[in-house]
Amino acid sequence: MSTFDLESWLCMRRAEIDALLATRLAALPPADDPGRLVESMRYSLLAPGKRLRPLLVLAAAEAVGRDPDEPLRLAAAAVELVHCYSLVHDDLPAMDDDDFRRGQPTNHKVFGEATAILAGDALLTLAFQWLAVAGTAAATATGEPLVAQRTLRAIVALAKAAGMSGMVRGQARDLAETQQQSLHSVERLAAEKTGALFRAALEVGAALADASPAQMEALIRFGENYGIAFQHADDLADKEHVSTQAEARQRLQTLTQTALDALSTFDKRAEPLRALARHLAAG
Ligand code: GRG
Repeated sequence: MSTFDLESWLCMRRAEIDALLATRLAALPPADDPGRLVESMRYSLLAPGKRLRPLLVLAAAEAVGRDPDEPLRLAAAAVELVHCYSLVHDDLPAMDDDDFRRGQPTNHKVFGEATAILAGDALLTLAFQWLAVAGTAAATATGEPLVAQRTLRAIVALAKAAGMSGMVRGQARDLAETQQQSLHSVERLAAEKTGALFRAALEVGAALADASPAQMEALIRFGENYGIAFQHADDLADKEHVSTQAEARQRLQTLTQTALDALSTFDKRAEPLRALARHLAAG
């Protein structure tokens, strides 16, 4: 029986990520903030989110025995930036046209559409800056020659997840598909819109923590299954896709088990990942 305390772990890691986000974005020049761009970025980024994707970056690194340090936390924060951009753009009138996000009015409701678009663009590009800076800092600190190669892998993983084969593709599919969906098409969409970034979170953490090829493959498998399971859990909570709810409930359990099975060769340092998966399946 595991004695791992998920609540304490979440509390500690979330506090680290929140502190980094607040200080790094404050470090940008708010005194000269044309169009309230930085203010609107901070408004969405520092609103209370669960920070699940950056937590998964850190948990993946821990699973392969790397204690999260500042470069890893910065890489984790970069994944949160991509997530936050997608929320800001997804809420726009041309997309989902939502009024509330993270317990407050959506970005465009407060700052206007043009600023919300620019804030999203700036969050997305800043993510790649932070990831590259994280790699540079790690290379300087350790002097390891392969850090640059591992950082490039992380950058490619994040770019793929964000772009035309991941989230943007999923969003385009979502906007194009208006009919009642089968479970298969619900999961294909979830893999692109949601799963791609979860997969990337695991890959970024694993790459920067120098995972072996076998560990990398296992962690990616965890991320893919966890990501689709997360979307089922979210849809079930929101009572989405009513006609396939019973199947979705079953799939949530199966996908979570597949994610847990992917970690079978990992030791107790993968407990944060295991606990996150079990927590998701418990609802
Ligand atoms: C490229 C514009 C664009 C969008 C990509 C990911 C996405 C598609 C849109 C985001 C909106 C959305 C509702 C996606 C489904 C995934 C999901 C449930 C997001 C919310 O994630 P949480 O619950 O949010 O982790 P917090 O606020 O806790 O971070």
